[in-house]
Amino acid sequence: MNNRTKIGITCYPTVGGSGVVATELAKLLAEKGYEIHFITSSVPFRLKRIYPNIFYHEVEMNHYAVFQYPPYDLALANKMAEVINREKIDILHVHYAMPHAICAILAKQMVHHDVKIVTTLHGTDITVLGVDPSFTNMIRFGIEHSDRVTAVSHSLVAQTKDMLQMNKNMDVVYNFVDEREYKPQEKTVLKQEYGIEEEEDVLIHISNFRKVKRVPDVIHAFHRIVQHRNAKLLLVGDGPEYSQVCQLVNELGLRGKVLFLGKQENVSELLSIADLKLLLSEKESFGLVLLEAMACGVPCIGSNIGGIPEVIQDGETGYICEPGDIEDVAEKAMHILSDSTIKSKFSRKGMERVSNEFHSEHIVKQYEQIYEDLLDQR
Ligand code: GMT
Repeated sequence: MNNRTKIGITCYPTVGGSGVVATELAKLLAEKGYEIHFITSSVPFRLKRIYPNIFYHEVEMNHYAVFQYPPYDLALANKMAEVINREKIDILHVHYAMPHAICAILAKQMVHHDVKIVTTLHGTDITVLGVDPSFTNMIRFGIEHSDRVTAVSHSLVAQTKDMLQMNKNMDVVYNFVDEREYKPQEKTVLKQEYGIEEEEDVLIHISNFRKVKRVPDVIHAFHRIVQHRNAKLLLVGDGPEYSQVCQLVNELGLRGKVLFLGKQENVSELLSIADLKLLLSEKESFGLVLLEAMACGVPCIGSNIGGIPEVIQDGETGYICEPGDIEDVAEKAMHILSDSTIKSKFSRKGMERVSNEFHSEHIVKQYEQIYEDLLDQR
């Protein structure tokens, strides 16, 4: 494929797995010689350094008093059209149907250049917004009028087809991590710095503390675990349920055992001191944080919903539990923590799985093939 192919990318640029995946993809494509144009409300947070072939076009908003609600989506569509025309964008790859795919379709109608639209579904636009009747038609429209649609798990494809009653072809392209960053790292210093004893178990939960993440279940499971084991729980992230979780930790007498770390940048370093990762969500189309953990050699326990069973292999790289079954989570956690043979087997198999099934090279190639197929149609 012509390495000067120009890819426009729109995503939510602030914290969140979809923005991470979109930005990591952009970086790897740029390293392969593609020209990347971000069209977003701010610079994606993972774009930490300057790449000569990654450009950023900010969606600017004018706050006219006459608008009760500033029309961000229209400003985005307008910016997309402007960038497509000026830069002669070949592919506009949008992450999330709502509103990005709809904006892309509008932009395409405004330009005089044959741009192709690829939409990647990440989950919440289907599992949360898709069930809101005021959005369903709009989301279906965005998906139907995209030139190609990808989703991050088989489960998400099935849910999308089912919820939106549609039969559009969707490719599953799994998420990936940058293996250069997500790998086991030197453990000792950080553990000491947090005042964690060498023999203590370290459990970790990373999320945006939304209700769907069921963080209280993580606390209740940990409460059961510390009755039997010397352990600490690292809570990484921030969000709407944060205060409620703090209160629960106090009520259960777990202060001092639970470390609230807030939002963190070098997650791979934190993961490297962890013995077990818990993700007990009630909705999760993929669970990128699980992949990050597995890449760092951390066994995982996740709930039996959405794409989680496509990431964790039950009994091989961790365990799968029914959502809300705290007793089972605690039992399985103690099984892993108390048996070093199981723990290292899960750790090794997890790393192998990331490398065999979710390797960035393999995943980026799948996106490149989609772009190539579309450009061949022009
Ligand atoms: O989980 C969130 O609340 C954030 C959301 C996002 O926009 O990043 O995550 C979704 O996309 C991630 C990347 O594909 C997936 O790993 C998450 O599972 C998915 N979240 C949900 O489905 C709830």
